[in-house]
Amino acid sequence: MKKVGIVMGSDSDLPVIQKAVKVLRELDLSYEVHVFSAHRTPVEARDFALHARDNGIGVIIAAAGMAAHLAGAIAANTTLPVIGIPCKGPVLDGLDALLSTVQMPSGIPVATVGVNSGANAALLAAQILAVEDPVLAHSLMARRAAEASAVLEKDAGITARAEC
Ligand code: RP5
Repeated sequence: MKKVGIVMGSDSDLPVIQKAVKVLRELDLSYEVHVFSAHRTPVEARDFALHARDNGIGVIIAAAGMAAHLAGAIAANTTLPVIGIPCKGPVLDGLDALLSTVQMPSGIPVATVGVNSGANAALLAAQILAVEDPVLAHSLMARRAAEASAVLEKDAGITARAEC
């Protein structure tokens, strides 16, 4: 099974990455985590992307805030699928990072999830790996079924809760 490669632009992005790692651990997936910045350590970020496939990585998650070029810079140096997580910064509620991550030029795609959406990034990474892995696909289906059950339980009790 291929690993998920996780990169964040700063260790201040760690709370978002922890949400992704939690999901990967629940799904029993292998991963490696790094701090590489498109701006502060561009050489290391590029080298990570260039060697990711040879290092057993099948999909990359890249999280960054503010002028968030990390996912795009990684995607420029690999044809592995890259999932971008825009991280909320001190201003603009993450809109700056969202637009910086999602608005890629034609030819270099980044699959961007919502602001701070570490869990969805991990689930999308798992779904990509599950294309060639029926056991993982089954785990993902079971997870969705459990989520649906939880919602239906809430539905069963919502009238009474609405009356309080
Ligand atoms: C980005 O700048 C990082 O991804 C982080 O979200 C933001 C702030 O970084 P620090 O100044 O907290 O290291 O490159």
